[in-house]
Amino acid sequence: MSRIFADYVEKAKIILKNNWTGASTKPAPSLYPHQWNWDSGFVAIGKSHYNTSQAILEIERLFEAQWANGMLPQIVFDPKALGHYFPEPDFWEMERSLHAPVDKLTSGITMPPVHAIAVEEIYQNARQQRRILPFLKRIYPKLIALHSYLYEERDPEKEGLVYIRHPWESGIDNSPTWDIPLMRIKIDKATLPDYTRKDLGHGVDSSMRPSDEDYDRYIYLVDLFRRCDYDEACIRESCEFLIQDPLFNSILCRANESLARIAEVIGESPDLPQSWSKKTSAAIRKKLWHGEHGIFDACDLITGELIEIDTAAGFLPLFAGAATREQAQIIYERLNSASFCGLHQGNCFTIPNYDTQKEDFDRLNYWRGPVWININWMLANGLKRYGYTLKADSMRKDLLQLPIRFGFHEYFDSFDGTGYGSDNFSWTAALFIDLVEEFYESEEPGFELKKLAKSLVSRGQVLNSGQKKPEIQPESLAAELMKSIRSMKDSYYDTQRGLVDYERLRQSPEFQHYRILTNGLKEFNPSHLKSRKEKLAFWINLYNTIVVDGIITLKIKNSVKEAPEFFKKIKYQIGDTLFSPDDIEHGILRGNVRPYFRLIRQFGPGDTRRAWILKPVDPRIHFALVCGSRSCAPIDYYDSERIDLQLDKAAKSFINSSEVLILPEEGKILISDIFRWYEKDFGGRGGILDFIFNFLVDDKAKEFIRKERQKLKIEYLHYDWNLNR
Ligand code: 9WN
Repeated sequence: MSRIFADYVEKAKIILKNNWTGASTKPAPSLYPHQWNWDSGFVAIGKSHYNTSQAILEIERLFEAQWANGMLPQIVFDPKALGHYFPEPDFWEMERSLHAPVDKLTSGITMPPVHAIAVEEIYQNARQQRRILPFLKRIYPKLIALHSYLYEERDPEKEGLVYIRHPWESGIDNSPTWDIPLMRIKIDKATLPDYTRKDLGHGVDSSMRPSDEDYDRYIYLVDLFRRCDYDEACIRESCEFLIQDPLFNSILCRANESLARIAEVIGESPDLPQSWSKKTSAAIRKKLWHGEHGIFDACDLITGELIEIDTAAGFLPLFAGAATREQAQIIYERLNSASFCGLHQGNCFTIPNYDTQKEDFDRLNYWRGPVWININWMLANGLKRYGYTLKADSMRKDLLQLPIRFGFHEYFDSFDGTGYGSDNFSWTAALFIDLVEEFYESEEPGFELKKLAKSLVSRGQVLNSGQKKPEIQPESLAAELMKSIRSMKDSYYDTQRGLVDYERLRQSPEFQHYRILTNGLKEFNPSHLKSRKEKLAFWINLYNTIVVDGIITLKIKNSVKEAPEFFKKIKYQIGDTLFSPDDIEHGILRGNVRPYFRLIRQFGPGDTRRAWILKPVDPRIHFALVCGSRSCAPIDYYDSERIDLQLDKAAKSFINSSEVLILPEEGKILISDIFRWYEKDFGGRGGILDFIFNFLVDDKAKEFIRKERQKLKIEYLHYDWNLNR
């Protein structure tokens, strides 16, 4: 774990320690004094990184209260903490149910089933996975019982979609999606049981909580369930709130995937969870897709219609991999628009729970506007799953900076970041720990692969040593090469997502043609390049494609680190001399400076390559040179005609990504190692601050840099070398 986040991770751990009751974690110190269903799943994910036994206990304690029919209750009450929340066991009267446990106090509804996902994380993150097997074997049948309950009792038509029967079951209690079905319920105050809310107070403004009208209906539904003695058939017949929710079903679908993998680990058949996952995923994309709105919506089983209210829950099928690629692309347009805070919009934190452009968007109110860490954690994972890494990264940036800057709150203002709801909130702390871990997680390549790569490049490898020459004049080679790079970009680079499809590219005619052209570089003289712009575009594009060529040739799987000294050892012969990516970068594009890790300049005295040095240095090149890693620039093709605009775009993209975290409240900024390595190119500390200032889109962040430039502390974020596959 990086030391740069160490203090904040420590804070997060203290929150979890203080909310730990001895066998489980309460979601918040006073507002939620018992154990909550999906909160415990998120807490276990965070704890899996540093306290496996507590993560296991968290899950096991919850499942000890599982009902005999498989239902996992929304709340397991702590008998010692009764009297501070409503409704508590005296109101739920769960003893009326045939299925409720006799030795536990619980509510009579459930919540989104994140638990299999948490269990898989516990296993994955454990230092000694073997020691987790007994837990996996104990918990597996309970997870199966939970999912079976959902498919048997909540999916009467066997569609593969389960319904929720109370807004609290959704976890997003007062989402605008529930307004129409809830308000359809006519409340007769004379027959509604007496009750007093206890959620107001606790330092939380009542305007941020659900309304009294909502609460009347929440209570009406609880009363209905107890009058049915919690019999599911009776509830189904009389309940006016039966909804197939995309969030609940996506989590179930994703949890089935985890369950199938857990089954394999413990030698059980994965068939059942796999078939559930397939069925639910197909049903989500068919039944819950709102083609016109370009998002998934909930289906109201009373009317049989989709509820045409679009919230962040409608993006969750990405988390489950349930959306088709086309649906994902359409969703992405919506998710990445001003409605939900677009990439580099600058005046918002992504992703608010509700469409900011709607009249009833409410930036302060609970699930009707603010940013929630758990939803965004799932969405960032979903976006990554579909390859939208830039957006996933910008979400990660917000998920890291919101708790650091505004405290570990329950939810946050999507415009100014203010933390609302309870402070010291458990899942915010837990998922923060997970995000920091993910930020720095680096894949260690296998030993064999390392050895192979090492032998390939130990003496350096010239990639354009082929004999087949292109049939063109040397002076036209540069233009042809650029054309060829461009055609590879059009078909195999996803510039929106910053990815290269290496497998398809390797076998493509475009790549074969490019390799033949590179053979022609041996007769090429860089003096054919005329203007500075032409030179800049040529060398940047060549750098970017020699890296891609090297990754393909050396069969690199996960990280360029698999090939020691990759950037030094792969080479193209140009004229009579050899050029590695390092030569192009430090020698040509950086004006032949001394790389920060070396004592001498890239090209020594008398080196003929000095003739091609480009001066002055344009520091924007650092955001255009793709090094096959997450922290580097998204790959693109640079066109000499438009190169100025393109370099601006690349710099803007980087400066507003998670590589630059501005923390005014802490009086510091956390920035990529790139700035440390190339400090000189930016003109020292002052130059770095000017550069960042010029490309930042967030006015408040700019103001902070302008005002505090003398005093502010700069810390550097580690570099990520994983491949942009
Ligand atoms: C009702 C505990 C829970 C979360 C929910 C969140 C809120 C409860 C409440 O707090 O709901 O379950 O009283 O408002 O909406 O997601 O699990 O943190």
